[in-house]
Amino acid sequence: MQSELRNKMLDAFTKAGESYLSGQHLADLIGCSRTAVWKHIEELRKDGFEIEAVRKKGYRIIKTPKKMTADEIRLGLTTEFIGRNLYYEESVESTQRIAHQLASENAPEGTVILAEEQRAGKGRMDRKWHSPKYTGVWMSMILKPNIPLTKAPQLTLLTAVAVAQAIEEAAGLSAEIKWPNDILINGKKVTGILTELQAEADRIHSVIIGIGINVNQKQADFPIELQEKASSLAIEKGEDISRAGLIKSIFKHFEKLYLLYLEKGFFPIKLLWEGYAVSIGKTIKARTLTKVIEGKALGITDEGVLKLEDQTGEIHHVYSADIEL
Ligand code: BT5
Repeated sequence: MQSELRNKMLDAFTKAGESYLSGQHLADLIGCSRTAVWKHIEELRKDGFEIEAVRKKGYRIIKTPKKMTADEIRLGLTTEFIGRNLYYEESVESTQRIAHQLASENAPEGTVILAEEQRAGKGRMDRKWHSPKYTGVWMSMILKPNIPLTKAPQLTLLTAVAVAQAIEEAAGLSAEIKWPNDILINGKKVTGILTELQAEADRIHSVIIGIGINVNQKQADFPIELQEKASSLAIEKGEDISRAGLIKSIFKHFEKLYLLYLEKGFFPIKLLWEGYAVSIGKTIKARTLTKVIEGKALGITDEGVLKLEDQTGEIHHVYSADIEL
């Protein structure tokens, strides 16, 4: 949309205040066709405006975009290195992709890439991650831990604890962790974590941790296939949550846990993780790449691997899977 037309339209809405503006009236004011008006309205909606359309009355803006600024995140940030080097983008394919690029260009540890919208947000195994504009936290973090390759999945569990703590602090909601990478509230998924590596032989170059949090979506904002299983913090809380506040809280909790992990290993993280775990002690189904194992979740090992006891009493060690509760 040309900015001049958009400005004219916004001016018209400003003048109209609480009243409706008909398509024809808008078209006359702006000097374009009614179809063009409709197209511009759709553009505004895409950018986060909530516009009510009532037959025979016209349009009315009921909410402006809940845009966030990088300044809002920096102000009050208490971390030493997490989030200090911050990239804030309006719209990207995936923050993971940018993080990979920056990591290979030697971006410092703690670099974070945040986006208001992802056009091709991704989950594990090339699944899609729904990342609509101005409503969530879609970010990727670059880490350079000096740990063996096999320990990288522990960072997914550590991240889940940090996010659960931040959700408690910033939104006052109690979250549960579903091994390995989901955070649930009232049984619905509000967060997914994606851990990817840049490594050679047995040396980690960078770990890229992607975090997707549904913050201010309304139930109707989720596509049909997610309606039953996904939720947002705002839905659970009954009010909107400050995304900048949540992000700062994640940075703070993450840095604290990460430094503890580098110093003392996974054990203290495991104890915290257990406090949030939803599946332990329950009968679950674990879908791995090659098979489905049903059994009782006994807990995780000191390495972060899931222990599952099947009906015959055999104990399986599950490194990566989708869990059905
Ligand atoms: C995940 O994968 O849960 C990891 C999601 C990571 C997303 C972040 S956002 C920032 C960074 N940049 C990216 O491109 N990605 C990361 P997985 O366990 O495979 O779950 C994927 C499944 O969750 C999908 O197949 C859907 O069923 C469901 N899903 C998709 N979008 C969702 C959403 N917004 N909320 C809840 N569930 C969703």
